[in-house]
Amino acid sequence: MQPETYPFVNQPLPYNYDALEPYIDTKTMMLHHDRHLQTYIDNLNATLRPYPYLHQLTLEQLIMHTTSLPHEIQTAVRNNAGGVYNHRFYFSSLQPAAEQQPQGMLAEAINKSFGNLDSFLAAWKAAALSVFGSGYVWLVCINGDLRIITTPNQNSPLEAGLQPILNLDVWEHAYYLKHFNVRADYIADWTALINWSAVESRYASCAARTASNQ
Ligand code: MN3
Repeated sequence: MQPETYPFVNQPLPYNYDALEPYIDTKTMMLHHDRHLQTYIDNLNATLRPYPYLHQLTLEQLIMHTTSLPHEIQTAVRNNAGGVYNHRFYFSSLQPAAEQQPQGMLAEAINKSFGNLDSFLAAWKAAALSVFGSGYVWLVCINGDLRIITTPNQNSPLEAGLQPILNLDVWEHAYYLKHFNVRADYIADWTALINWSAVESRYASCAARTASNQ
């Protein structure tokens, strides 16, 4: 399969809009995917349209090389390529609640970096609450170790060369309909939906890349 390049299209969610009920409501999922993500896709395509020589770049390449792009589109690419990547990453990090737990080498890495799963989730919640305004919390893999970082707006860790394995969108549009301004309740609900097997396979490829670089 050819890697996706311009023009980008809004791929369907990997589950139904109501699949995350009662933790994330159907209307929020519809608006988040069909309107918010769609807008980032439309704006990214509009930004790239006058630059045919950029049309062969993937989303990841656009983000990793933002500072090498024409100066006048750097901010638009950062916001909109980031907006597409970050949202896809967010949606694919969720699954219908299944009481899944981290397994195998991912569980070991969480224990090594944070002590145990509860300590990780407490640190994650504190980081998510610390984001002022709009942004994301990320779990990134650095040389096989795990670290929690936050990014403002639609900035992506890829731009800094970091490998994300989990994220959480803490823009108010992700939770306002159900939780109003109470971000802490959204974080607690989100915890039940983490797609740990997706996180684990991302961690495995990051750890393999680290091993092959040594
Ligand atoms: Mn969002």
